[in-house]
Amino acid sequence: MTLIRKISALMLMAAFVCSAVFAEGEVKTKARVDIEAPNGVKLTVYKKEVAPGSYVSNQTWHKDQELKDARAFFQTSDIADDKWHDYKFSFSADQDTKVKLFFRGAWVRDKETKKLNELWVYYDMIVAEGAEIKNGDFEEKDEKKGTPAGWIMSDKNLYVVGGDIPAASGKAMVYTWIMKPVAQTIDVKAGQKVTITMKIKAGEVVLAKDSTAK
Ligand SMILES: [Ca+2]
Repeated sequence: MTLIRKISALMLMAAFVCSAVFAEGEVKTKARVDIEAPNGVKLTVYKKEVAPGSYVSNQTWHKDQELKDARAFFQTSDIADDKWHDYKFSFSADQDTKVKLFFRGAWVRDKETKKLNELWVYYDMIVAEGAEIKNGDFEEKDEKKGTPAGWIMSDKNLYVVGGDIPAASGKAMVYTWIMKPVAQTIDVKAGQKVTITMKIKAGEVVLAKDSTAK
């Protein structure tokens, strides 16, 4: 057997072992925050300043360079227990701008159906350093809208107040997945490093293959 054939055989075995392990593993939830500035703005992320297993990056999958520059995201590793965990990420912009932050679950497709799994997560106690997040603990309610003041909710049912699961602070928090984000637009000054800290807790995982939703 030539060396190349030996290596190929080893790689095949490795791929087989990995896929077998993955197939048996339970899908865990993880959180994601999208960071979106208007085109023309360049965002810088601080890759080494996130917790091990988490990452922050520009959205390199876009074809358009302006979008790559103006968009970034933060993602956690698998959240395997039901405790509240502290996460943080930092970014800066090259000019005074408005940045929209979308708090949500991660984008993970079901291997069989190719549809998105619903990876739900809870958020509470979102704080910005170097900028201002309004009502980051979600305790202030906009009575007219029935949603947390200062927040853009893709669905008002994402607002959880006084439920069976305790919030990280007070009585209120939000519950999201990739298609149901909770967002807020913040003002960012040119060159100012902004650090977002937050508490995140795992919610339900609904695999697309098991989902009854159409
Ligand atoms: Ca709270």
